Amino acid sequence: METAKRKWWHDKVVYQIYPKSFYDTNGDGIGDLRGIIAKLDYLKELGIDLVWISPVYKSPFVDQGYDISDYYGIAPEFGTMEDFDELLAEAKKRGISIVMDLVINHCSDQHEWFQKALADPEGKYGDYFYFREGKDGKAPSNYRSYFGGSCWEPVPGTDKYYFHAFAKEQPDLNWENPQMRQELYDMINWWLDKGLAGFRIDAIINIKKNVEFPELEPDGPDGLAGYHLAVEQTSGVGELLEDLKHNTFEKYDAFTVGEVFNMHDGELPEFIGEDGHFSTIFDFSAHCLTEGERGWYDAPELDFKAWRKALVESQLEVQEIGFKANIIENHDEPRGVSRFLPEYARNEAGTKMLGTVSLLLRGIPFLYQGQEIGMQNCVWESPEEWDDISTKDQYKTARGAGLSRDEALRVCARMSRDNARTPMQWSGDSNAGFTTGTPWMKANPNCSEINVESQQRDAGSVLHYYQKLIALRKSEEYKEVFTYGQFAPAYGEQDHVMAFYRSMESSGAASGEGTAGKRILVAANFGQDSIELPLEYQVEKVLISNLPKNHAGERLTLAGCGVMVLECGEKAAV
Ligand code: TEU
Ligand code: CA
Repeated sequence: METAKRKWWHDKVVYQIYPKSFYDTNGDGIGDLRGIIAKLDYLKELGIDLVWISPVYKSPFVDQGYDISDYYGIAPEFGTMEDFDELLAEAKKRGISIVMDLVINHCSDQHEWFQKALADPEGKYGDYFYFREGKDGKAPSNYRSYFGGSCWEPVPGTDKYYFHAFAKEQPDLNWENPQMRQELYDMINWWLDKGLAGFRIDAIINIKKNVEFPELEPDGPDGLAGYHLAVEQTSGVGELLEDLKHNTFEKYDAFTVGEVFNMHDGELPEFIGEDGHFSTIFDFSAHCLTEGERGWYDAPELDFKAWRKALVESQLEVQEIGFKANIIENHDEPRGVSRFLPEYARNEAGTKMLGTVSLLLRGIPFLYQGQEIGMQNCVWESPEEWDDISTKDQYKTARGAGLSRDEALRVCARMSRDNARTPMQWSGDSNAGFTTGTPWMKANPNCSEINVESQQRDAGSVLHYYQKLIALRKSEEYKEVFTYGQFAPAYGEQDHVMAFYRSMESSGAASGEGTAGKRILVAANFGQDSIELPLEYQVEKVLISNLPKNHAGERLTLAGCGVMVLECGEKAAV
């Protein structure tokens, strides 16, 4: 893999913005495009190359913009197309490129296509969606949508239903229809012509349907089967993804990151190999460990060893094939600090440790807004505080399974998507400095302790640490090894240690050109107590360390929640 063809995006660091919660410039309580423009210098200073912005298209916001009613329009809540063009231009001035969210498995029920389809299901637009007749007065099949309830919604006044994998306001587009596909491709190319660097591609595995919609074995008391089970049994998505790529991204050398769950075994090369469907896909292997029986409200506790194993196995597999996009959190997930760190580690040291591991793995690092200051899950006082459609569904499911109001509140609070959607914490002021008005979603009360303003003043802060970490990853000297260096796990027999080498063979040494070989050790102690480890190699240099008590000499001493990144020299004498 080290010698494989190099792509322009291999060494980039990406930052995800959830625009509604990022920064509000006009006091309406909703983040906006001008808010992103205002913070570009902040992102530049952090070291960001690419910014992925969650959907900003026109939308009724049933699922926070993942229900698009006009693919060519900017939601007025966020601003105008002029604002968007200005954002592109201002970002470019700072060497930052923009990646948009591409939501093409479904659109909004308010989209013109769907409105026309409803008016005339037999007409041209009817075939842009999946309309089917019911069976024996019931839905065409027993699938449960991702947000709860049937995947089939009856069309009033007819014997027909339409299909939706997510909310009923998000009808699925019929990818078997070439005319529909062409309309999407034209739209994608129109955006790429504006100068986007690429797209993050939403829920894309769902586009391929078994159009017979066979009945499945129920997996819950509602008699329905989760739609992901149908996805797992469906093949042929690859052909559609190749068609998409050839007609759009490929012509622009665009960067594409797929949101892919439920891939079949052995398909990774087709997805992200040299000529794969996408540049990269997210590595969700650690996130999938907390899937529950009935969704995510009943998520099991995270086990450190299982987490380590999942990451290590994923890294070992992917390095023979391509690059994955590494995240600890995104807009659908609780905060990484609250999820992947034990309670005693949810502090500055632990936060830096988790960030170091995530950013120095092999792959494309993605940061989610607020991660760089160590934002944490919110304290939720009542289910009424939640806005998210999925959280509301899981709360209902939990109550239905017999949990009391308080129990259901507690379990859903742990995994709610709204943990990631509270306003970005710019300062300790009221509403976290996010808005001068009333925020659409409450700010996390801990903004008085965790915020950008105070961390900018403190040289030892999480924010400054992230800046240093990104600068290290991108430095002339170490860029090569952190981008292309092999991953090898280390100290796997130690109970609380997550450690790995990144190493690069020297190349072209004979001709006097090429690069010198390098070996880096990243070692993190997720335990509470200090540990001492033998060192396999002599220590050339400490590249970064999160605690003064960490020490690397003859042996490696890591304080509880300590992490060190070391450049290795010759093999140590034993
Ligand atoms: O998510 C797709 C998805 O399958 C999971 O995120 C999951 O179903 C969800 O988190 C359940 O809680 C994407 C977007 O990231 C998400 O925000 C959208 O709601 C969804 O697609 C529909 O567009
Ligand atoms: Ca606003």
